Amino acid sequence: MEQPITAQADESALVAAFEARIAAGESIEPKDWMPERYRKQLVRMMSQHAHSEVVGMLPEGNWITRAPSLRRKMSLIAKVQDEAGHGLYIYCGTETLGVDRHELLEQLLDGRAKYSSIFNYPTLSWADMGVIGWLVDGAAIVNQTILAKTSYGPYARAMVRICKEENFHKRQGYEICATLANGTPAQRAMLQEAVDRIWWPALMMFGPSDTDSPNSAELLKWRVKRKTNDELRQRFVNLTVPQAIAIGLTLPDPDLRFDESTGNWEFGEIDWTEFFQVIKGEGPCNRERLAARNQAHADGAWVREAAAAHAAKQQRSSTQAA
Ligand code: BYC
Repeated sequence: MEQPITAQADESALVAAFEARIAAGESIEPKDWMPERYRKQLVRMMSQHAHSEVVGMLPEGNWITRAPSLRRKMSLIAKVQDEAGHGLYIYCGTETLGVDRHELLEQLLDGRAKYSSIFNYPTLSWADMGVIGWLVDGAAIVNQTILAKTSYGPYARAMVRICKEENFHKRQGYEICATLANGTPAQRAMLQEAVDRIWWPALMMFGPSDTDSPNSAELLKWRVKRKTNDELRQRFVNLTVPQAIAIGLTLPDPDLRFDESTGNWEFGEIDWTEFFQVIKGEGPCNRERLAARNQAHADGAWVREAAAAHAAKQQRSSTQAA
């Protein structure tokens, strides 16, 4: 339905005032006026992010029982629990935009929602726990450090805390890698094999190239994103190549070379066909991850029922006391 002319004028004035606030570097808070598109874009991006944290627990959760020492087991458990916490912060942040997290969870469980492509790959050896911490959490930090300055206040604040925890995750991952790199020939081979498998999917975490990123223009205009997908990917490569060299690893890219003139590590072409297949639901583990998530949700039904019964009991006793 077309809006009457006065309503359109009012809306344009509101959008202009909103964009002026963003240009002045102000934070947008839940009760502030915002364009419906801004709200929708944030719900899309934040819910995908929350889902990624929750599904991201699965590949590493698979290795908790097989950690090689008590110390490794404790830090892996802590990391996986942290990811659950990150999911919760971001679901809470999404609720400030007027959506119910149950609705978002349903979209995840029935396969309608997206989550990060990286979690649709298998974790085949203990070395994957090191490489995920180093590369996957490392990529997440590059993305999320910039998101800590996003224009939506609750999302930005959640990112500050999450980045601190991700830093610990990255360090524990890199430490596993450094230990394996200094280990036996078999340990070094296991590590290199994991790097060869995970390197390209880690680069895909930053999303399609800028020329194929339909959401970027709007998100950059409203400072939800502060850097493009390709800019962040390049930053990640520049930070990571020296870390690989430091522990004697090679990266599986014959085109990787340092360009003195730009100060960038140039890298080869990403397999975008593979990326789009994975985000369409046809990656190596998409079905397995969704089945595991649905199973975990079903197994947790009694906890939700008990919590609801407890809350109802508390409510009854406080009503009676009043
Ligand atoms: N995987 O227009 P584009 C973690 C989708 S969890 C899947 O560039 P945008 C961790 C995209 O959604 C880290 N889908 O999108 C947890 C869009 O589809 P729709 C998760 C992807 O939003 C546990 C379409 O492709 N981090 O670190 O401008 C253990 C076109 O893309 C992906 C976040 O979620 C992908 N990789 O930019 C360890 C960060 N890339 O919705 C670690 C927050 C793109 O139009 N999100 N798509 O159907 C972002 O920063 C941005 O949303 C993205 C994509 C850079 C990911």
